[in-house]
Amino acid sequence: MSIQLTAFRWVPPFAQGFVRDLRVRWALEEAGLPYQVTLIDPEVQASEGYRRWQPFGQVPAYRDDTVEMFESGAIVLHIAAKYEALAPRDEAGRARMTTWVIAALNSIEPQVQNLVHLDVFHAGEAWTKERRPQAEVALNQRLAALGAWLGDKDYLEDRFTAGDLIMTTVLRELVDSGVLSRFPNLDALRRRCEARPAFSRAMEAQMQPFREHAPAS
Ligand SMILES: N[C@@H](CCC(=O)N[C@@H](CS)C(=O)NCC(=O)O)C(=O)O
Repeated sequence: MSIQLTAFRWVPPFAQGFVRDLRVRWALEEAGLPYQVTLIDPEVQASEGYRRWQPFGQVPAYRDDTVEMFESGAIVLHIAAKYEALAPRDEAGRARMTTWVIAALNSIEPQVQNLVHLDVFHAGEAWTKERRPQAEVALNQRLAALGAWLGDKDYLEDRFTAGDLIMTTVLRELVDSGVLSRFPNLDALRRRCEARPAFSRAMEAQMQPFREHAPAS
């Protein structure tokens, strides 16, 4: 199968290692699927041709022999539907995997992003002093519920699935804020998943172009 993926040629250091093509690269590495990457820049993002592939001009966009897609979660689900490395083969097991992918993106990520946006994009702005405590309370409630579900299990279900993969990409955004360290079992899940060789290969593949295309200082 021939697989193509888009990623950024370069992003500022704070975003390096967090661009969402990482999710797709990681899923492809887990499944053992080779892929080709098209590196894009703001000019390509704005182009009509790229918008026909990714309507919002974002990364990642994906195509293989049969489908053309965008949205990292949808792409990972597409891959996971076919490869046992990412989901059990039985319908009930696949449904649980899908459930956790959507939970990560729809129930956890919005709360995470609320906090990360304040800390990264609005750092030091006066209004955030009032908003941040509310955002942190809402996030803590979600993380406490997730932590209660996980308990002392190694993964969200009885084995690693694409649900753990997507959840890890969401949780790791909280490391710098110190929030995740208050939920030791979630932090352990994140570390356990990041220790997978496929994660390291995906991370290195995202980082390499950033080193090559770093602006001259
Ligand atoms: N929901 C989308 C979000 C994609 C996204 O936010 N991509 C970012 C990089 S992590 C991007 O392309 N940002 C540039 C922009 O929005 O113009 C997905 O998961 O694929």
